[in-house]
Amino acid sequence: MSSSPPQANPSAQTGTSPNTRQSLSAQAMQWVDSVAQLTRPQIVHWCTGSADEATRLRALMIRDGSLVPLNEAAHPNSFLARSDVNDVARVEGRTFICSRQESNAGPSNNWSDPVYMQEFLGKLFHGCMRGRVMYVIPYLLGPVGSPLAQVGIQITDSPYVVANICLMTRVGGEAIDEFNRQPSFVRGLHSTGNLDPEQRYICHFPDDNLVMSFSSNYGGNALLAKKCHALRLASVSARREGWLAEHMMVLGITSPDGVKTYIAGAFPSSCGKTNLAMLVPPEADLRAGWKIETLGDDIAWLRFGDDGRLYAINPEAGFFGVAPGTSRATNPNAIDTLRENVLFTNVALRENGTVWWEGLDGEPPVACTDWTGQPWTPDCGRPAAHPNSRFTVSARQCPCISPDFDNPAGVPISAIIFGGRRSTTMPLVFEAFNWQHGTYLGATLTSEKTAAAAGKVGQLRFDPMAMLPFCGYHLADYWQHWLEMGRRGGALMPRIYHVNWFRKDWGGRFLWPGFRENMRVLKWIVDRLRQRGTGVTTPLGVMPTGQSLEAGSLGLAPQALEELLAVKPDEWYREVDRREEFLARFSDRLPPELLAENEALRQRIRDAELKGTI
Ligand code: OXD
Ligand code: MN
Repeated sequence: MSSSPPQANPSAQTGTSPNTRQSLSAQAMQWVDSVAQLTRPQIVHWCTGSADEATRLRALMIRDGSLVPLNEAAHPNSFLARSDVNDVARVEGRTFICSRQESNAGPSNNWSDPVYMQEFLGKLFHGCMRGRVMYVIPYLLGPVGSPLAQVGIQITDSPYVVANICLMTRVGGEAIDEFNRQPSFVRGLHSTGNLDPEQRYICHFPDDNLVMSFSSNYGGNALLAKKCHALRLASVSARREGWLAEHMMVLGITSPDGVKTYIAGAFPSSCGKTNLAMLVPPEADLRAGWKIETLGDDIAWLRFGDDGRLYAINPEAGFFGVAPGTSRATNPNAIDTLRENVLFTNVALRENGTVWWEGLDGEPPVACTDWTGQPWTPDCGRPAAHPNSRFTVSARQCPCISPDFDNPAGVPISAIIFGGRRSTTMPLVFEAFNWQHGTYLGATLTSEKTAAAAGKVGQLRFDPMAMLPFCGYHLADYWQHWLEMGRRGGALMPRIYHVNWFRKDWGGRFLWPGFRENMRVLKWIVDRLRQRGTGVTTPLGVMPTGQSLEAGSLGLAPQALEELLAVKPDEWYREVDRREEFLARFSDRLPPELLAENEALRQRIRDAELKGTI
């Protein structure tokens, strides 16, 4: 971190200036210089990602009150940040895809003309870093030397954003080395601005490899390497280059005979990707020799390997996880990951300097400080932690991190799971008949809205492949790309499954215990992949029996299993109609295969109803 005195010259440089600057291309240097000319910072600091730099940066934030050091014995080297109360989630309404042609953004994205938008944002960014430090962070997404890895430079005037990016990506020497091997890089320009929600813009320019984000410091809006680069821009290059950039966790599951199977899973934000990726199998499975390892909890990049299979890497280096609901009971690996070196955002602070959030083990504190910094008691009627409060932590601290985390080749994916929050209609699990049917399941994925994005929580919405807020181009073209990937991969493509952990009974209680018991579903999937699992063909796809889920030992309420696996004709006629209406929004570009799948489903439901099998 800089210790230089304030200077008027925006080109005053600190940090790794000499080495970093020399190692980066002239194009990168030119861009950084032009941003400094535009934003007029007092100092330009080139980030190294070193421990020393992190310490100085934190000291600065502690001094200005934006970071609270936690109890050193309980959480060594860990800190709490509180955001502005109006800056707590992604803002989809102010997120734009500024493709040259409006039609390429598609009906699911906000679009603005790129020339207009760059000019408009140029005015907001003009002089916005006056008196501030401009941090330049060259970062790497993906393991060093991976054919899937990409590089970028994020510029920001927020030390909080720097601290997050240094945990979430590979920064420093390894990133710089990779710059010299990569043909291009993504430019991400961010400024805190004045945090005015009316001036908040998160704009993507896919034709220019550029992101500009103004007036928010919230993760998904401000850590530009994450959703903006690794999903929105990467999805555009993935289509062009024949691979997939997906909102997916990836886990490896080892069965007692030592065979490892890798599974990717797309679930909308705040629907349990992190918990699933870090699942600890039930005791009996552990004793039998089952094991789960985590490759990633949020984003996967998948590319065909030389053997024709799909291989995945996790482009990220850390976890930006949802805190509420995380506990030793729901995710012990996450709790162990959070012991030290953690940056918490918007959680509650106990009097002893430890953190708390709703759903954490133990009794709520009798009094604490809530996420806004106000005194809190259990009866005050407000949550202590914000529902979208987060932890940022290096993935390397996770006790179950996969030994392949840094493997440049990635891991071969055998199955892809789609899942959402559905209190009705969707059964616990079923297997798609083939890739095209699976693509249709992904395209019509629906979930109840969560706190990860601004808006009404609980509302049902389509979230295709869990990519609704993250696909950087027209969703119909994206589905076409999935179908083409399937044609290319043929029989070697992963099998596709749909799961729903969230079905409720008439009294609003969850029917399925979830969490580590989800292992039963994963084991059934592994058995199916290895041609051993029993399956019953239903109109929706292939489902397990109670026996194949070993449900007898679960102690479910009477009829719960029946309800969990039920296909109710009335619900399904409604569902098929909803899907038809949704798909019609894309009619000008919709791959006809998807409408055909919807019709085929309607027909299968009719046939099954007539036969009395559902
Ligand atoms: C996230 C999100 O932060 O999906 O991962 O919102
Ligand atoms: Mn996510």
